[in-house]
Amino acid sequence: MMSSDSKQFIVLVAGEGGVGKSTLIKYLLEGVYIPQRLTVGLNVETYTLTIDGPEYHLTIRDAGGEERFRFMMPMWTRGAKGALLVFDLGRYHTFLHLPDWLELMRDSLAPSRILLVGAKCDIGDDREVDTSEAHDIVGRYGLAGYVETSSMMGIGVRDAFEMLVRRIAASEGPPS
Ligand SMILES: Nc1nc2c(ncn2[C@@H]2O[C@H](COP(=O)(O)OP(=O)(O)OP(=O)(O)O)[C@@H](O)[C@H]2O)c(=O)[nH]1
Ligand SMILES: [Mg+2]
Repeated sequence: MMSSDSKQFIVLVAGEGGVGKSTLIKYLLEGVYIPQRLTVGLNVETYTLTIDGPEYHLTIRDAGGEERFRFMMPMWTRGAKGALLVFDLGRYHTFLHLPDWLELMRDSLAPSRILLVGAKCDIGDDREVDTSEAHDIVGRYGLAGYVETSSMMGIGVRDAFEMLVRRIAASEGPPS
C-alpha cells in the first residue's frame, strides 16, 4: 500500500552509450559500484526516494545510448516527468552531443525538467570537460541544474536523483 503522502513519477536516464547511466542507477539501488554493460533497448527499475517525509515512487527508464536505439528516444521520453541527461566527463564528444539529446526529448520534456549529469568525476587527469562548460550549457538551454557524479566513489548519485525529483515535485504541486 502506498501512503497518502506519496507520488509516482516516471523518470528517464538518457545520454550517449557508455557514459555510466546504468551503473549510476545500480548505485542508487544497491549503494555499491557494480560496473554495468551495454544496455540493449530500455531497462526499467523502480526505486522509492524519501525526501523530507514524502515518498516518491520512481519508475526509472534506463535508455540504451547506442546510436541504433536512438529512434526509440522520443517514445521512451513520452510520459516521463523528468530526466537525467548524462555525459562522460572523460569523453568530450559525449558532452558535444548534448544538444542532439535535448532535441530528441524536446517534444515531451521541458528543459526545466532535465538535469545535466557529468558522470565519472573520479577520473582525475583524464577529465576532458570543465565544470564551467557544463554550467554554460545549463544556462543556455534553461536546464534544471548540473551535478557531477561518480558511481565508483559514491559521489553525487543520490543528489542527482533528489534534485531532479525536487524539481519535478515543485512543478507538479505537493504530494497527494
Ligand atoms: N571511472 C568510472 N567509470 C565508470 C563509472 N560508472 C561507470 N563506469 C564505467 O563505464 C562503463 C559503462 O557504464 P554503463 O553504466 O554501462 O554505461 P551506460 O551509459 O549505461 O551505457 P549504454 O547502456 O550503452 O547506454 C562501466 O562498465 C564502467 O567501466 C564511474 O563512476 N567512474
Ligand atoms: Mg546502460
